[in-house]
Amino acid sequence: MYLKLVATLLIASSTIFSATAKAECSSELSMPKSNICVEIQWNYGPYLNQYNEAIVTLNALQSDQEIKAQKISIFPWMVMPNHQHGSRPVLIQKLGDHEYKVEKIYFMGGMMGYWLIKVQNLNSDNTLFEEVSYRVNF
Ligand SMILES: [Cu+2]
Repeated sequence: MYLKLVATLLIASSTIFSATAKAECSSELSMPKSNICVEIQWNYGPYLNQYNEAIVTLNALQSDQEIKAQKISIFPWMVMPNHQHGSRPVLIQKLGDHEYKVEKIYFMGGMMGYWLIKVQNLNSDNTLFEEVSYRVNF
């Protein structure tokens, strides 16, 4: 009787845990096809007209399933009223299996529009598998 109660509690708490984990990943940071939740931590910035640095970590959206990360591309992207454009090239260093240090992230200021960080998961032939656009607030 006691054991049965413990088992029930364990199942209940693991269900709550996975539901919470999913809810914590905002839609602008989740790639459901890839089972990825992107986490961006700024080491420096974000500031306009300066080189910024961030650590980008890919976590499993569903913790009991594998991350489908193929080729990961990370870059700043600006959306303006009539067109969109990138910035200077970034430097990406792989720190771990699903962890990247991104240096030289440059956001030009003085323009009408807003900056995004785009994280793309590419197929082996460089076509787009899935992407997220994270809005940068200064
Ligand atoms: Cu612009």
